[in-house]
Amino acid sequence: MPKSMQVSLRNRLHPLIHSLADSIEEIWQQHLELSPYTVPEDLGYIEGHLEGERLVIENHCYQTPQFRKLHLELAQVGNGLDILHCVMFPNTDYALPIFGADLVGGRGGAISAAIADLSPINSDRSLPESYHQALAALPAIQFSQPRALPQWGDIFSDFCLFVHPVNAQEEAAFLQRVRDFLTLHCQIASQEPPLRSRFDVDKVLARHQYYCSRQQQNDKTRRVLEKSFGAEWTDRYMTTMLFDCAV
Ligand code: BLA
Repeated sequence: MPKSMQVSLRNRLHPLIHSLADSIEEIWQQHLELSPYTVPEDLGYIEGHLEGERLVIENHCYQTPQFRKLHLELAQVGNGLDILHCVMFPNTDYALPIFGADLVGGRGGAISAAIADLSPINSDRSLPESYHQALAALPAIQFSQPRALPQWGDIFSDFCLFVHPVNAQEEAAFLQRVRDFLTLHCQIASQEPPLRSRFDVDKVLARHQYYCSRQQQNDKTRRVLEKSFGAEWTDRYMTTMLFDCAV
């Protein structure tokens, strides 16, 4: 796909989504050694329109020594629903949390859901001490409309941010907090030594599988994709592109 088309989708998206996408790529480039990641040929740029509105999806993926897959997805449904999805999947021989973010912008220009987390891979949902300290040291922020996590959301940490930002100030605060999450994550992760025992790696793998299985239960994501691409394609996309698990 020509570069000019990629730029134009980004420009059509909600300004907070555009800014966060730029921030994610900037922080990745600044702190990590990025290599290309081959996206299956038919899944880089996707357009669908089964029942009505056109859905356009653009995927950007990289890998690094510590991360098997860095995934940034931008999507637009019709002219009204804008989506940013991002997951940083660590290699399973690193005991690192899973960074994830999802922004959903509705009709009328508001962001209805803004979520970001460094999700723990310990079964007691604790984060490594280095993460805990860095996150606990960030300045306290208040949002006027925090949102409640769905039932499958037991994968998220106590630091998870899930809000409906009500104005430009709250949007800026969300953006800054995600930039802080990403910066400290990239800094800590690049210093992290790999695990040495097969037993520990297997435990990490099991948590990654649990994380993916929970995310695959998000019916709101599934419904949006099914409307444009059908159930079978959506299932394949959610299990191989959005939340695939290392085996
Ligand atoms: C919510 N995700 C949503 C919603 C939609 C999507 C329409 C509902 C918005 C709302 O309740 O206001 C749709 N998200 C998508 C689509 C894609 C997408 C179509 O990424 C991809 C093409 N979701 C993630 C990640 C996280 C996540 C990485 O992909 C978290 C790290 C969370 N999204 C998440 C949560 C909700 C949500 C927790 C709210 C679900 C609920 O309230 O039931």
